[in-house]
Amino acid sequence: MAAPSDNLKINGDRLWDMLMEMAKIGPGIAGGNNRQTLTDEDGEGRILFHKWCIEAGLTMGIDQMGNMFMRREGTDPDALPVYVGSHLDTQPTGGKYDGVLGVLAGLEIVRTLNDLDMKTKHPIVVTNWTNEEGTRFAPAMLASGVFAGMHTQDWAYERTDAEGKTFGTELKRIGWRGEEEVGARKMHAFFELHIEQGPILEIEGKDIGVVTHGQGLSWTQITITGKESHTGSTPMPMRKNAGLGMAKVLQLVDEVAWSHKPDAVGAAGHIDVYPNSRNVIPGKVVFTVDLRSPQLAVIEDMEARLKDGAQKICDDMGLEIAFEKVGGFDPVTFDETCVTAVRNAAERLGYSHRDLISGAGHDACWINRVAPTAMVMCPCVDGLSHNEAEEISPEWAKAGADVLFHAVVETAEIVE
Ligand code: HGY
Ligand code: MN
Ligand code: MN
Repeated sequence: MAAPSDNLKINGDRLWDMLMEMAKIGPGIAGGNNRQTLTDEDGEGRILFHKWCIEAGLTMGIDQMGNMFMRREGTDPDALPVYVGSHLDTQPTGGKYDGVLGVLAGLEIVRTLNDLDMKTKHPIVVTNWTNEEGTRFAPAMLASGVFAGMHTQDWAYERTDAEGKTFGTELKRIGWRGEEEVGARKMHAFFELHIEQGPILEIEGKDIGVVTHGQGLSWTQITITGKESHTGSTPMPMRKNAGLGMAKVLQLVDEVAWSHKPDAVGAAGHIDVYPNSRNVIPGKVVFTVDLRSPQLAVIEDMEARLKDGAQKICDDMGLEIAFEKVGGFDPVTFDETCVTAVRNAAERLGYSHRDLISGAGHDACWINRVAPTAMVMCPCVDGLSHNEAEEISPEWAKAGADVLFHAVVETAEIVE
């Protein structure tokens, strides 16, 4: 396939303006965003994205998980499309770029092709995957997981948030449930641009991460049950302190992750304490342990040591413990041809680059199971993400989008 010429570039100012415009929807309290999936704010963000896509001449398809597919025709209507996108939903204290950069860079590619009146053989479809974050409805990458056949749609529809609302009812409530069968679409390839959400590219002064692999993820929800009692009048030997049990388990999680340094990681970001009253010993705690590594064997070792160790901690303390696997996927190796297209694009465009393993999970990790897939990453300041202070530079955004542009149009085959 003919490679695009190195003067083929996106309009960085227009991309940055779109990012800043989208950031006004679902503002956080410290400069970032709180546009959690299937909230009214998510619905507003979808409306804006849809408006921009229609203005760019795209037609929308939407499936029963609310995934948005915005199509630019190719010269060969029978050719499988090249998909490019990410997610518009954010963490509760999310940044302005996590996911959003990948969706809007896909739209910027279309706008640039329109400006240049360029045609491609394969159609191009800009995609917004529903509920990538998994913060309101676990697990993460829920809709792309259904698309890839990893979850049933019924199971996904029953996921509930902290208020007991289900995914299915909320998707209908915001009016973004389509009729298309999820996963019926076939892809020629899928590309996703994402901020690194880690420190490597910035520390090494690299513009582009050529993502060859994604590390695997395991989410185990743990419920520890003790006995509520008075924090003042209950003698220490009589206590059944579920909160203390959790503290010991979290210490174990940290030790297990460190034992597999430098790559493995472990922590708990979701913690609910009951009754969460200042003068009541916690009778129950529910928390989710997040374990990750590029090696499946390491993940399995950490899961086993967590389960055995936590069970012993609770047995010794007279506490009950229950485990539920609520999310996870094996380490991912992205498609060699697509990865090479990304690497060659960075080289051709003169952007510094290095191969990278993604520390975070992405929709691409699931889509890689049903289509040739690769990712492009750009640096972020201090490697910070899932924090309202998440920041990138316009130059980093443009470099990432330029490389994405070349990889997509090379794969979609430019028609002279
Ligand atoms: O959890 C993740 O890695 C992603 O940000 N959802
Ligand atoms: Mn993301
Ligand atoms: Mn995220």
